[in-house]
Amino acid sequence: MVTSDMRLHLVLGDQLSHSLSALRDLDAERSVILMAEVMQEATYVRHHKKKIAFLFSAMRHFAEELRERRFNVRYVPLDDPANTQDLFGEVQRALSETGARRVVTTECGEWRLASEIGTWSEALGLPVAILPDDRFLCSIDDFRDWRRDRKQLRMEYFYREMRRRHRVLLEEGDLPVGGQWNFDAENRKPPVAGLKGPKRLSHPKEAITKTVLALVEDRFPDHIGTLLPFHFAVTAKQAEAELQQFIDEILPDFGDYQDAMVKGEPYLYHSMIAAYLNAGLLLPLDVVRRAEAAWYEGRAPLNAVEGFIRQILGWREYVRGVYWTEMPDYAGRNHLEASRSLPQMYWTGKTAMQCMAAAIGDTIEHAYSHHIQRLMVTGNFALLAGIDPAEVCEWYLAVYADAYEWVELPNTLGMALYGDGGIMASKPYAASGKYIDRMSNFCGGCRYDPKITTGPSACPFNALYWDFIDRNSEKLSRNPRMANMYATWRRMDPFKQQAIRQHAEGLLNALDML
Ligand code: DLZ
Ligand code: SF4
Repeated sequence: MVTSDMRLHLVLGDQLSHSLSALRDLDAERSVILMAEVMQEATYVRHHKKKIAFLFSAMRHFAEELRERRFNVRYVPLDDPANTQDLFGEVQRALSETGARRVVTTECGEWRLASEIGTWSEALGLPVAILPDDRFLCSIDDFRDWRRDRKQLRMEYFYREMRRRHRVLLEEGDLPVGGQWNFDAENRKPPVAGLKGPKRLSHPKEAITKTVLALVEDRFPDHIGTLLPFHFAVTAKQAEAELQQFIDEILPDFGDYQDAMVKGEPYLYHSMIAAYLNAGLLLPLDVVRRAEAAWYEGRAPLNAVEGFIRQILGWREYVRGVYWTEMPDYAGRNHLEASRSLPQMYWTGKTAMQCMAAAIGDTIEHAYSHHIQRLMVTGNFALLAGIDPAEVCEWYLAVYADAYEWVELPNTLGMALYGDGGIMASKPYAASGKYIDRMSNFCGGCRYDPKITTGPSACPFNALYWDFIDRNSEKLSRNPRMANMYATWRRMDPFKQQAIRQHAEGLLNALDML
């Protein structure tokens, strides 16, 4: 029955949680839930094929679950001939076909779309209620309050406050269990020979996923990435099974080998739940409580549990707070004035540098590479080579199944590229080949040598590292955390300095040949 108090509940592709604020006040008679697959969202950057398939399949499964709960769901597939291919068009069409007179939605994750949705009420001449996304553990207003009088933001202090606010790993008197807040110093072990992560779950592909895989192959043939094999969880239940496997079998080793990199081991002991958390299939507080319980029950050591919880309760919330309190101009920042184009190897994985080939190869194959490869290999290379942050950010946003701008932008522009001049990181995460050699087994099989700085077999990271230091001295040399690097550079023999500059220039002029 079409009545004038019908309302439309819009659920976006990364809002797949039954507890979503826009789904709280549902009325079986008067609510229509709208979900739409649209080219606008699938192509604002050219997302990895696996990312699109994961999201479309998860959206379709979520719609099925809502129908099983007897709600009225209007689901518009990408290949529906009437699909206008943008969200506003689909909201307009749904309003006119259902007779709904108001729209309810949950605040969206990206500035781009949030600012568009902000104009809808006026454009439609109808109320559009935008409810807070309380799946996050710190609201934007609370983050704004937290940062108000701080000259320097530090995640560590935010994280401690979140531990207290949500009473996580706390003893009496609000003190941290184990006597310290942060066990990061214990989480930096290099890989031992033969280090291998456990076999991960793969989920049976039923009709919905098979249809979506065919659709994505057909409609997005020129997007990056291999589509098959496809292992992603596409329901909350499947995501839950992966979380359970992580807590039971993997978390105990997560701490020690958090920063290790191993050829042929894209996952090692990482949780791989970011894509599920960011799409709403898992909820952060639930994940935190499950990890916390593993420590209390003696199933995982504190350095692992604390390190994992810090990522979710601390870092993830902090990054979102920085994004929403710094946008919109944050996206355009370029503190180091980096302007080179992104080398082709980022799209093809074709390079003799084994560390880059592995990180990019994992990315192309899985729409995933783990944190330290993103930061210290592909991110570090882009930082040292002075690649334009906007191009690097677009790449990260497109290629990772877990990437939405709220999480990708501060991590890439701020943390990896120092493009925000020190909000996300107190110094650039610049490192030479020595770091990669220590933390990985890539260099043994590489045509370059991490111990050599100039000449044809020198590891490109080495000369680029010193050249980066030299090139950016005006902006970085007064940073006390960079003092050692600058002292070493200044002490270096001027002939050696000159040879490094020359070698770096050759590399920078031929990035596509490496
Ligand atoms: C990422 C994505 C993709 C690929 N496709 C859709 C879609 O077709 N429909 C939709 O509602 N959402 C999609 N999304 C997720 C949105 O881009 C995401 O909700 C916004 O970027 C806000 O975070
Ligand atoms: Fe990477 Fe350099 Fe090691 Fe090669 S030698 S794998 S380029 S760090």
